[in-house]
Amino acid sequence: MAHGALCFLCPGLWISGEEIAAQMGVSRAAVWKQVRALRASGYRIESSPRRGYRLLEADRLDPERIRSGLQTKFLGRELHYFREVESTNDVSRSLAESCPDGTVVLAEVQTRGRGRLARSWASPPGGIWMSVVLKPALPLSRAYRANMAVSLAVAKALSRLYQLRAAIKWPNDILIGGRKISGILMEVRAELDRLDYVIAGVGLNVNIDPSRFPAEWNATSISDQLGHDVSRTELVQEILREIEEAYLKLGSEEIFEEWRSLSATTGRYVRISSLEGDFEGEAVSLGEDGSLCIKTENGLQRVLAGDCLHLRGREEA
Ligand code: BT5
Repeated sequence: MAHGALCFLCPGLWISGEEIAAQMGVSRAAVWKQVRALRASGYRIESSPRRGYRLLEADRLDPERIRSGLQTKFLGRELHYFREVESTNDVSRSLAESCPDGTVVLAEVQTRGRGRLARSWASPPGGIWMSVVLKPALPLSRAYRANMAVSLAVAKALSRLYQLRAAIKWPNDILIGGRKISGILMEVRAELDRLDYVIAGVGLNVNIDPSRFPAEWNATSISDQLGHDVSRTELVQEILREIEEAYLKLGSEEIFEEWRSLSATTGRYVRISSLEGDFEGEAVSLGEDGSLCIKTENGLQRVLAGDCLHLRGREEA
């Protein structure tokens, strides 16, 4: 309800408070309260006593423009765009059984964005909150390959479009200068060892001021790095192109090598919490199965999945 007025705000066009109030059947004061709530959650809304309200979205994600400039064969050809959803991964799950391989779900805002292990993911306006449904011909035991391909694709898009040096923190965060710009949430459905589908959820801070996030997240965004906003439409197109390129060679050695070469984790001292236990030590290598190998006091330890905290770099230790 707090976002009800949003339905009447059209990017770039003025609409009077009176008209919104009449359409919603509420008072003008109630409209003003909603506009305040929308501003607090990151929407840029201009107001003028004579003309009313205008949504300032210099860069609204435009699904038609995304489709028309898409340089992919199949990825994103079916694209579902929403102004607001709880989570694009959840929407994707409801479509996944029957939708084509490479279907994309994209939202301007998520109200219940999810991270791994039931953590939440902040998804205000200005980011890319997107899920891709993939149906690779791989056994479940190789599903981690899709994770590699998507992380790699996001990192490559940032470097190709903006010359940003993105690195991949194991298992699937994208960092710039040690700060988190993107997180990836993979969800898999399989029967026995047969993979039905993978949902790759990509959260990327684009035109967002990271000072709105708690400092301990150590977050950054593209606009924070470059000092200006960028076109999210162009960026979505480029990420989808890179995902398709990586997806088409999913089983190849090349994907693993490229993913490994962008690692921000190897060579660092890390603290891992995982099902295999908690360890501290030097991250020495990555395995083709997506695992991380850590040199601990008690010898080498390999972990397939878990949380990783970067401690000091090797040279500083
Ligand atoms: C992730 O989880 O990094 C995966 C995030 C995936 C989000 C996408 S958006 C589209 C799709 N739909 C969804 O509902 N999710 C996916 P994790 O490694 O658990 O990191 C979560 C932690 O990152 C939080 O506990 C915060 O500390 C931090 N965090 C939350 N929002 C952030 C943001 N926007 N930018 C940087 N850090 C954030």
